[in-house]
Amino acid sequence: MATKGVSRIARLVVTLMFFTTSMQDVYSSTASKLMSKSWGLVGAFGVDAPKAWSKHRGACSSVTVAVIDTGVDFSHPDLKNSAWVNKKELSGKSGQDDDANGYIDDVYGYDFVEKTGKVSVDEHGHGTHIAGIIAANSTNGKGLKGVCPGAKIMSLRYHGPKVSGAQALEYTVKAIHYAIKNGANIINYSGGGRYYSGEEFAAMKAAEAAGILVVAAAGNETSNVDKQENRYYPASYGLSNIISVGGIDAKGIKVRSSNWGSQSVDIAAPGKDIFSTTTTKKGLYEMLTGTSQATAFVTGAAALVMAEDPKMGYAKVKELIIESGVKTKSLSGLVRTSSRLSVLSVVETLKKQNTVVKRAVPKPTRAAKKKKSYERSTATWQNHSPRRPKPQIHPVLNQ
Ligand SMILES: [Ca+2]
Repeated sequence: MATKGVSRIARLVVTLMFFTTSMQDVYSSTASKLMSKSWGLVGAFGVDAPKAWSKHRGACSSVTVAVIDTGVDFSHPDLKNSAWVNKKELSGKSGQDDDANGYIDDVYGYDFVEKTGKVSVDEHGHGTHIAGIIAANSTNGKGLKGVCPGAKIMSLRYHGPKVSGAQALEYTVKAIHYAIKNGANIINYSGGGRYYSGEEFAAMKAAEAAGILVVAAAGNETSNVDKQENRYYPASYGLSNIISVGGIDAKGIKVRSSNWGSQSVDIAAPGKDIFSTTTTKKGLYEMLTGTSQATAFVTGAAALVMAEDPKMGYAKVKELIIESGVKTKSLSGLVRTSSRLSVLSVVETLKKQNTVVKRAVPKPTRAAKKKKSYERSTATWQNHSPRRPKPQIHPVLNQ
């Protein structure tokens, strides 16, 4: 797993496991006590999620987020209501591909490692942690809530203890195509690798064409990813639908290990000592550090926006999140807009925009209604052409 000394070409989940602190036996605590442990949600340099919820309209359950990771433990009490469900498979016959999407019994997503749709396994805890930051939705008053409580998590497992780097890349590409085919609105990718992959780039382009927003980790290699030799993929593909996310600590300072880039890292978000759900086997909650966690906060914010304004395209969602970030002096020169995520600011800005639009658009006249309507593209993000690809050496995980 991602530890010091791992080969630079490894394709990894990007949480730094040596910062992990397991939080056993905290489930008996009250919800407010648990929330207070999450500085990322409520701290001075957190995203101010609870204040945003009071101003937010829209159901997070209307948004589907593909979490391409180590799997998600949906038996966790805070996540059992946050699973995307493939209804045709749920009500279908065991052993059959009831919705003819190429995968058998894929009720909650698919496990590309074990090649099964039946059970979502998370031997690691990383994917369950990410899912919790995005969409935990405790309804018993004892647990945690994520940034967009109850958003539907489609679990696509690409990583496991025995998975090689090449396999991880292969499963990632399959998972991206699954997300596209099965209606995901957002893809959360808290992983990555040093090498450009033509197959992965093509999959991300297909996601872009399908209107899917991809939120990707900037990586934990203490590197300036603006430099060609330090690129970190998929965050560095430079596509219009990708948001690259760096990590900050509870004081608003960049996490030491987090990659940075004044041109290519879009925004920073909480990424150190983040309290969230983990597998029930590990004790329900744990603290993890990395740009993985920061990525999930941004994904949650995007889900909130899409829940309130389902017609907003990915380019506008991306622009809204980045432009409503809070300018932070310590991020100057490290992040494109020198900003950190504020979910409260995102929701407030969205509200203002919608109010202005409502006032500005007059009722169409009868004659105008007869005219054929047309849409103008609102994409404002530069669509970089890919850099000259490196030879496609598939990464190998050295453990
Ligand atoms: Ca199926």
